[in-house]
Amino acid sequence: MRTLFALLLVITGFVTAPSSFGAEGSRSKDKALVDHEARMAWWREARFGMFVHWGLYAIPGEEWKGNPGHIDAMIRGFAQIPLEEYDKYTNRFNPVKFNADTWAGLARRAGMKYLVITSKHHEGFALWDSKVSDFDVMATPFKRDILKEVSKACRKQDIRFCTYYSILDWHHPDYLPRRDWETSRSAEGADFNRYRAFLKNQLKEIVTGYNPGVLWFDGEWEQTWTHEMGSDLYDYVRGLNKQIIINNRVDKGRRDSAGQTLPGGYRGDFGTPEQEIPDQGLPGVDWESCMTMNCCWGWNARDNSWKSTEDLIRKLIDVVSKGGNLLLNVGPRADGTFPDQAVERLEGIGRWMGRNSEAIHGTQASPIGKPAWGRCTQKQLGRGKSRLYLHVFDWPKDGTLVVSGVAGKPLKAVMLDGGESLTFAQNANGLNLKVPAQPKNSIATVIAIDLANPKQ
Ligand code: H79
Repeated sequence: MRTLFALLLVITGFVTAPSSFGAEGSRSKDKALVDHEARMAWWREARFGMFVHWGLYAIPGEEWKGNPGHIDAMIRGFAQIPLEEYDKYTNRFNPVKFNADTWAGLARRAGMKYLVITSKHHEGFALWDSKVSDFDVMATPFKRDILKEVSKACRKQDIRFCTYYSILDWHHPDYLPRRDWETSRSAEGADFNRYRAFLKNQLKEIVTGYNPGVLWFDGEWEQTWTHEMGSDLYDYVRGLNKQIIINNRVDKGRRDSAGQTLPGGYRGDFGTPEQEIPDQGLPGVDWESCMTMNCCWGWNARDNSWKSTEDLIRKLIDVVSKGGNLLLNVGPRADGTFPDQAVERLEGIGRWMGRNSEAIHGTQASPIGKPAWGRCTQKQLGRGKSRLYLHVFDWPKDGTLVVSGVAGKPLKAVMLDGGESLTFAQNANGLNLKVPAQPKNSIATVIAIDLANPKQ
């Protein structure tokens, strides 16, 4: 594990974030806060989205040098593939089974409310018809604008379309630093400011052409990218669209993989924990854990470390009970289809969400911490009432569920799936609910309790 991490450091060229910058005036701060609250509303309501990692790397993900699969979307860096060799994948990119409606339908049925697709990953390949790059989908036999098709399909199915964009770029001649293993590609004459202009041109195409709800930046950790550049890019994108949500990887304020934004005026509308769920959430800020279903982000035929459907559903509940969003990844195959294992899990999540999504969408962090038997989410109902959703992972054997720390007066308790009423009583341990002998669902059975909030 340690060696893998060291390898990542080498590949990605990580440097630590700079120290903080000055604060703004309090008036503009208030205005900024109001704007932030307004644009985050749909995202906070959504709670669950799909990440899609797709690019040329799906081809070596299928088969590489006679073996099934190779490490991930980052294969070019891991395997140190020379540019001339990697570029040839454009001739082979022909995902004839790609169907954007199928993708969006799977996301919708899983209860996901938004979809974030890699418009361009570290490899530099653009999934849309980019006028400022020849390294795009139009240079492949496929010649179909993938962002256009996915954005249309998402709109049809009421999924918010969003885009990932990597600042780090292993293809563009002006991007720096050049990897030291790229001996066939000199960095002479490279101009990072010219790269920044290119990046803005591409983002303008994306934002004005496809109207993504979120711009999900990545690859901000390299030395060449500075806080000033991050601020400037944030303002540029915000200038293109006032409502767009921009993650904290646009700037240099991200604290390691836990994804929290450091104090000191760094830009970004939400924190981005990667492959982890913060133990206590990230109180007071918006955040989203992004996570893979197996190990890799991009398709890798060799990666069999699939998390179980139960594990994924409980991770979703865990994230939401801490006030965050979950962005769950799919790495489509080179033929354009989702891996069978991913489909099976999305459908399993969908079966659970079909009966319990009320306890996820539009809910907030638990007011009673992490109970021993599972997790809790809540909603304000207005008129001094709120509803607690108890997500019970470990069903009580003695027919009594004990809920401690509940503030407010319980009015009624029901099984969310089926609506059966439950009786309850208070004792010194807390609220005691009489529950059926068997859970409704072995992954998580949800009980909804309406409360009259305590008088302020
Ligand atoms: O797109 C997926 C991955 O391909 C991409 N991010 C997700 C969303 C990714 N690129 N590189 N990495 C993940 C691994 C990078 C890890 C590190 Fe670091 C970068 C280690 C050190 C620098 C980020 C900053 C994590 C710790 C500090």
